[in-house]
Amino acid sequence: MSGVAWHYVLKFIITGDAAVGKSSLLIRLTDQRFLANPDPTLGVEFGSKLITIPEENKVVKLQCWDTAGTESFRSITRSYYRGAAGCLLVYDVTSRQSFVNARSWLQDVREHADPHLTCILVGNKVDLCADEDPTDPGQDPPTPADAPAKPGRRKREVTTDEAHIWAQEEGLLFVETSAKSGQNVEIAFERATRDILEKVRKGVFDEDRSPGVKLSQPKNDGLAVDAPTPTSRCC
Ligand SMILES: Nc1nc2c(ncn2[C@@H]2O[C@H](COP(=O)(O)OP(=O)(O)OP(=O)(O)O)[C@@H](O)[C@H]2O)c(=O)[nH]1
Ligand SMILES: [Mg+2]
Repeated sequence: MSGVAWHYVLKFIITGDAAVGKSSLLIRLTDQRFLANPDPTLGVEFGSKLITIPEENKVVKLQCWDTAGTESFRSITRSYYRGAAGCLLVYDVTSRQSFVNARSWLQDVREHADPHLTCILVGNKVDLCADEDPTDPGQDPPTPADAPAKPGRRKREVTTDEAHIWAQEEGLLFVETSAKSGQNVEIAFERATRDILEKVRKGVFDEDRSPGVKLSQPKNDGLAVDAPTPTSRCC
């Protein structure tokens, strides 16, 4: 396969509670598919994807480190935060606890990652509550005991507004996604990438000293050539 060209390589980390869909978001991004029963991540997994930011006329290679949400891996996964330019902080919109716990994941990121890192708060699994009002945190209407359960549906426990407000307070970008349907998955990475490129333009990231942002070495037409990297398990 011939090489592909890119202008920037950006290191991303994906963090958040176990089972919120971090690996599913990465698989959706890199392979455009969804696994109903993926294995929990043990340590860290890696995936790579080229995206284009048309208005900047830039091709960006995202190098994504997908971390385990299980507590026992926390000290290992923290060591991957260093040098990241971007972070997807993921919670499950049907799990209030995963949203509450996002605070402590954010604290970890702030302690261990570059202070200039761009973080996007990602409320995943919106497909499970697609027919609900996203502003309504209330209870489901009572259903008769013999009513058939709606398969593949769960109640939203975090409203869009609440998450949006918290993201603004913390200086995070925000998006709601579904790794299952693919809704907004690329947009989440693109938004974060645009924000990082803006910071690069403003000189916030020093290309030599920020290992999460690498500029290509110009070759021929000003693009660097690099072989595509397959998704692979790390540890
Ligand atoms: N309905 C629905 N299910 C999802 C979505 N994303 C993930 N899941 C399911 O949620 C479960 C956990 O997904 P994972 O991607 O393994 O979660 P994770 O955050 O990587 O979990 P750890 O690796 O243990 O930290 C799996 O059964 C997925 O199929 C989504 O957008 N919608
Ligand atoms: Mg995982």
